[in-house]
Amino acid sequence: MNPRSTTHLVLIPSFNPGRKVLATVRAARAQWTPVWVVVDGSTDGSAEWLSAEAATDPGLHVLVLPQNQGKGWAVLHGITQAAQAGFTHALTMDSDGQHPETLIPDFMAASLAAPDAMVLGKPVFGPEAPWVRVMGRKLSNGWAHLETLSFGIGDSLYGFRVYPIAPLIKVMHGTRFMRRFDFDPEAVVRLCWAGARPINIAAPVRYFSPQEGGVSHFKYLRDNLLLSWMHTRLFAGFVLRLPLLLWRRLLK
Ligand SMILES: Nc1nc2c(ncn2[C@@H]2O[C@H](COP(=O)(O)OP(=O)(O)O)[C@@H](O)[C@H]2O)c(=O)[nH]1
Ligand SMILES: [Mg+2]
Repeated sequence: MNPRSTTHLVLIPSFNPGRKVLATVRAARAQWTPVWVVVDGSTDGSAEWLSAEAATDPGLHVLVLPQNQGKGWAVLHGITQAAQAGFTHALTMDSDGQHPETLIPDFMAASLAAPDAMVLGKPVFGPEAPWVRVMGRKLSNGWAHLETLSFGIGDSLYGFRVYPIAPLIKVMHGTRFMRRFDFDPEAVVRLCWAGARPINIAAPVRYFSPQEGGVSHFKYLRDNLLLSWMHTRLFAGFVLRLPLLLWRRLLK
C-alpha cells in the first residue's frame, strides 16, 4: 500500500455518479492515501456504498452533505476540513471514472517539487469525446488566456488538478461565485491573478456511453449560461487588474 501523505490528499467532489464511483475511488486509493470524497446530496445510494467502503478502509474518508450545493461548494467544504487537519494541497478529480487515476502520483510529485504552483491536467481526448464539449473548451480556454494575459493556463476546465489549499480558500472567500460548474475555470483564473504559477501535464480524459455507466450533470443551456456569465465577470476583473498583469508580463 502507498504511504500516507500528511500534506497532500485526493479530494473527490461527487454528485450522483452512479455505479462508477466505487471503482473510481478504489482506483484512486490504489494510487494514494488519503482519499476524501465529498458526497454532495447524492440520492443514488453512493453515500451508503462509500461509507461502507470507508468502514473497512482507513485511507478513505467520506464527508456527506445533506443537500446538493454544487461542485465548488463541495470542494470548498472538503478543503476547509482538510486545512484544519493540516493538509496543504488537494488533488481534485471526478467521481465518475473519467480521470486517469494512475497519474495521481505524477501530479502529486510535481506539486511537491513546486508547492506554490498549481498542477493542471491538460486533456487528451479520445475519438469518443463529444465535439461540442471539445469546442466549448477551446472557447473557455481562449477567454482564460485573455483574462490572465496568457499566464500559461494549459486548460481552464479540466478538473484533474492539484491546488495549493490556502490560496484557493482565500480566493473562494473573496467571491460568492464559483460554487457550481463555474468552479474549475474561475479557480484557475483567480489563482493566476493571485500569482500561482500553472504547471501543465497532459492527461487523458475518458467519455463513457450511458451503457458503460457514463453520467453527466452538465446541462448545456444552464451551464453554458453559467460559464458565459462567469467569463463576463472575469473579463471585468481582468480590466481592473490590467495594469498589474501588464507589469508582471514586463517583469517575466
Ligand atoms: N459535489 C458536487 N459534485 C458535482 C456536482 N455536479 C457534478 N459534480 C461532480 O463533478 C464531476 C464532473 O461532473 P459531471 O457531471 O461528470 O460533468 P462532466 O464530466 O463535465 O460531464 C463529477 O465528479 C461529479 O460527480 C455537484 O452538484 N456537486
Ligand atoms: Mg463526468
